[in-house]
Amino acid sequence: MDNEQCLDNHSNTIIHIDVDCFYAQVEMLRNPDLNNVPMGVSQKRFVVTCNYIARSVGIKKMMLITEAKEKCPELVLINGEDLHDYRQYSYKITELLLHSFNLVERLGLDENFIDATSEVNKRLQVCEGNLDPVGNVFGDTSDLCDCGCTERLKMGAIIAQELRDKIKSELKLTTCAGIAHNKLLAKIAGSRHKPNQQTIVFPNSAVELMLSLPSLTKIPGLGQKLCKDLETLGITNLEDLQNCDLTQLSNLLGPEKARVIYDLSFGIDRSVVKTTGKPQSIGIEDSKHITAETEVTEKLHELLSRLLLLVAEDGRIPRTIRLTVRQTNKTSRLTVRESRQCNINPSLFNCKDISQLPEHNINKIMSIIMRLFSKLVDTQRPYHLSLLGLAFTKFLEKPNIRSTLTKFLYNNMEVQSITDIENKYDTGKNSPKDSSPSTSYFDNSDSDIEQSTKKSKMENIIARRRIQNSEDCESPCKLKVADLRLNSIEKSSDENQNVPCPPNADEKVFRELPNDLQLELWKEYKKSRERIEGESLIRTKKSKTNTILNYLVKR
Ligand code: TTP
Ligand code: MG
Repeated sequence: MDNEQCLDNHSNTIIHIDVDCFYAQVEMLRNPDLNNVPMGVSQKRFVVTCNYIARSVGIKKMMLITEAKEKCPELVLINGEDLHDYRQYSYKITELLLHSFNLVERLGLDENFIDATSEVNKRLQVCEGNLDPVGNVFGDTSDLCDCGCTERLKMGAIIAQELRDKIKSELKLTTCAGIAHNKLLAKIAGSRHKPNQQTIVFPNSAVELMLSLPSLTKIPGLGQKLCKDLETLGITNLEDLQNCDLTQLSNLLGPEKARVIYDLSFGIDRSVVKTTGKPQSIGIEDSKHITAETEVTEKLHELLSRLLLLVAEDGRIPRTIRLTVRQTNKTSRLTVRESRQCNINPSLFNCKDISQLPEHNINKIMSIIMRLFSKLVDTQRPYHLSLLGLAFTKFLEKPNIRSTLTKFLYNNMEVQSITDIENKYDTGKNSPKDSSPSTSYFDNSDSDIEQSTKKSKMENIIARRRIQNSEDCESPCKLKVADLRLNSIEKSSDENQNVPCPPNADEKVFRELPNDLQLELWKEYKKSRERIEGESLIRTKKSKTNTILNYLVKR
């Protein structure tokens, strides 16, 4: 069945994987001495998580440090405010899962849903005999459904075990898994037996599993606020929700939301596993109290440096920068959180390692940030900030011009279209104020704020080709081409003329390309010819598909 139609007819097999005491495990990997002592990870005044030794003496997630220390004076606390290593592990886990499955959805840092439906069906086609359930089974198994879901979920459990073993052997992390025919049940099932275990829930036990939840807030997706709203209808527990008047619920929440929540109470969840992909924004915030401009620049500079590290790890090039401030009005005591963003010239990140940007580029980015700041905060009057945040959004994939340009042109990568960027473009109506704050970062040049969204010649060529050939569904989107231009090599005046067209390339298209790209193609052609001549080897199939030259070769 299609992933889009995740109906509650038990066709799908979903696996939910959650890392055991995630931050604590990462800390224990860093320092194995912590393996055999009660330890917790702290952030501000809280123990955000702790290992299972600490849990055995009553320490709980999100316990106040004071309370935890009272309960267990020998508790070792590690500061976990720097999320860097946790993030690294988090992405490694998702990446590992993506090696085996296309449909992997991240939830927070340590949870992933996997839609294993097609793999399960494939394996079952060649599987003979009954399968034994691997791991725990929730509920009664005497009256199982005969639609085929029993065998599918058992196969799902075999796959879950394989994935958990792989995470353990490659990343040294233990995990829990839940296996069910939908995401809701898989997530709840996984939490039944912890740590380092897995649990299947068959559809006949769905309602029992839901009723085993201690409160409404434990239903994934129902926050405190929604539960408070439900209380106004007298719905305070799961049975209340199952027996509620759907019309009243619809009046309160709207018909769609009401139906979703009502169904959840019976273990019915039609949501599908969506591949998360890379994050749409990478941001960082600090909730320090600030009242002076020097502190603002200092803090933003610090945030920018930390943010560049994260962006460097991500590997993409940001297109937009967003500044967030939270300020309190002294008189009204009202706290307002506001953001402003603008496009940023990607060439500012033209550096092998974004975390090592030259000072000059950093200063340019800072000047853009300070300009955004002056739009958000009236710097001529006293102000009181309680939070500053920076984020990069709308990323471009960083092309490796030698080997992945074709891929870059063809792949349907997750990049924002220029149209989207235009809509949020932030230099039109809201031009910067004339009065510049007294900061060295502040200059009035707009050169690094990207102005032009006009179609490039190349974009037009591609667009034309696209229209001409309706089958050309692989044509690159505008932005990919624009990026291609930005990242292609600088041209010299000599190189502008008469770049030979490689044989077999479509000369008409070749001639319409920018010179720098023509030159790159020619160089690549020459290189590959030299290689063939020198080594008298025939090009491998792989290198053939990877060359940019092939993009232009007539088909
Ligand atoms: P969880 O998966 O909820 O907790 P956990 O992995 O530590 O423990 P468990 O074995 O029960 O799965 O959260 C993942 C990480 O997120 C956790 O290690 C610490 C962090 N975290 C917070 O920062 N704030 C929170 O409120 C919670 C619950 C967790
Ligand atoms: Mg966890």
